[in-house]
Amino acid sequence: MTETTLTVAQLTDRVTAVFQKASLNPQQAEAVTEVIVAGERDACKSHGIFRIEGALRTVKAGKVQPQAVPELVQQEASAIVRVNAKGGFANAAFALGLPVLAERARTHGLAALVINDCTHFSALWPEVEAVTAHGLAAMVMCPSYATVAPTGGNKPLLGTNPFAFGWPRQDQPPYVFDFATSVAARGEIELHRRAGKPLPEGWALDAGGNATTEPEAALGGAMLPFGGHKGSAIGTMIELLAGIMIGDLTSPEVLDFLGSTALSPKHGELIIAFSPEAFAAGRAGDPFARAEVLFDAIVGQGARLPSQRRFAARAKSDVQGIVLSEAEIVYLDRLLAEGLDAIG
Ligand code: NDP
Ligand code: PYC
Repeated sequence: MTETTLTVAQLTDRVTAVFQKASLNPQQAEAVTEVIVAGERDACKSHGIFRIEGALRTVKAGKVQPQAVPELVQQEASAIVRVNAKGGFANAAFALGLPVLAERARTHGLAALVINDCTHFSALWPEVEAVTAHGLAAMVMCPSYATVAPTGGNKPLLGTNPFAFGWPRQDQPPYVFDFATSVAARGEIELHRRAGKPLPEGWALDAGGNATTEPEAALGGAMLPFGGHKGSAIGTMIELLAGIMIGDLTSPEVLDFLGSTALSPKHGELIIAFSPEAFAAGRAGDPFARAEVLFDAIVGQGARLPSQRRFAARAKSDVQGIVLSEAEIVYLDRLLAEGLDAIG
């Protein structure tokens, strides 16, 4: 099969053009393109270019505002920074709120960025990394739509609710993990379906509540939380903190609003930033140096740090470019030529 190699800049131009053709304003198109291209660059296919179609379908269905201009909700000097995404994608709202979040976290020791009324389909690590670039630790979470059964149940209720954490490091990439609180992201199930591959055991139940390895049956049934009752509880915490507490939708409410999992979910997002220096003040030891001792001990056992695979993929893409299959190039060309008409 023919493959095409594009530089990060070339893929960025193509994806930006696709989104602009589909009526996104430059602010929305730029922010969404950045995370999608980052997904391809870092070999995170479940949140790369394959997500464009779902985002455009959501635009076409009128469930996301492509021309939205996010707004900072003024709460002078508060440790809670709020951005109203105005029904647009979360990524543009995050870009607006980040500098204020960083400044407030330095002032107060910690601060939270609340994003309301946004469509969110991307990985969380781009946001975590952006916060760590300010020398801050970060936790990011959001609901999704009801697709995951709580442990002991058999019907979709919780979302795949991603949870990410980052810790800044000097002269090297941050420590970052980012995962769904389901056994796997829903995007992984969709990629298995497209590739005609069975799922690993333990990922999902069919509509009758029986274990299945069939992607189609899993998409029509319920996914399972990771780690049994532990993932189930963390997924529930995310519904509480990043849904109910911030006055936004929970995963079942998102599904009611959209009526379909074929569209990108609309809800809120919670980003918490911590200043390690402020928390460690007056105590012995430099928190950053102590963290390095811990990381060295992990790696010293032969284990790898989360995101190490991703950073290696990034380094390779930056030098060698991003390799796309013929089908992926055809897909991008079709979206660029036809815009929203390409979406059935
Ligand atoms: P994975 O299970 O693929 O990976 C999760 C994390 O674990 C990554 O940080 C990964 O690092 C790390 N990791 C994997 N294997 C190891 C290992 N052996 N040792 C140490 N660390 C390891 O993630 P998911 O499928 O659960 O989620 C994929 C993406 O989907 C996430 O980015 C998430 O944000 C996104 N998502 C988004 C949703 C949304 O609503 N917006 C909903 C659900 C998921 P590395 O990348 O280096 O392998
Ligand atoms: O992969 O589970 C997922 C997902 C849901 C919304 C965005 N990504």
